[in-house]
Amino acid sequence: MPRIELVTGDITVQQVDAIVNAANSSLLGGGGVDGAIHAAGGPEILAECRRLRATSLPDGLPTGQSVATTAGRLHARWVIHTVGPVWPGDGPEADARRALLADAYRNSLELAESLGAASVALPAVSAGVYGWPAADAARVALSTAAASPAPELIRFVLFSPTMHGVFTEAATALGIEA
Ligand code: AR6
Repeated sequence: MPRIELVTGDITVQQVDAIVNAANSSLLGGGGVDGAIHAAGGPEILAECRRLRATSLPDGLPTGQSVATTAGRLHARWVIHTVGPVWPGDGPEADARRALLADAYRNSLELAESLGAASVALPAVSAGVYGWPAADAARVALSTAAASPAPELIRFVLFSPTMHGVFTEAATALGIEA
């Protein structure tokens, strides 16, 4: 059973084996946590993303999928890039996209385990530019992590005390020790 931690802070300074990036399908960078990871990790990460686009992922990384690269100058060994769904607004589409958000977490955790990572740090995927409501994003993140057999340490790194509070409340409501 993994240990789930909730911390407030910057994901780029976490001392873990793998850091998950909330990327976009192009894998060629962006703002938010994606921009921060590329800026802190240096150009090696983008170079490897470009190689992936030129070889195995010519059409980009589909929503809900994950792929690993070097972590460049970061303390971590790997960056695991995933693509969360854009919030579609309340309505019938929300359930289908919610499943894709869970896929993004599940595939990232499975990839971390297959790489041999014992610890992984994750941001609140889709809860920024992609507009996912924070409480719902927290429920999906935490329930997916709690159902995952590995890695040993799953640390959600929340960028603001407000988001940390949202995750803490969701964990309590779901009966997840974090
Ligand atoms: N450490 C931890 N969390 C962070 C950091 C950081 N350094 N910086 C931002 N966050 P977002 P998305 C939080 O927008 O919604 C990019 O341009 C942020 O406050 O980074 O999945 C990509 O290229 C929020 O809670 O990702 C895509 O185009 C959470 O990380 C698009 O944004 C996610 O916000 C993806 O949008």
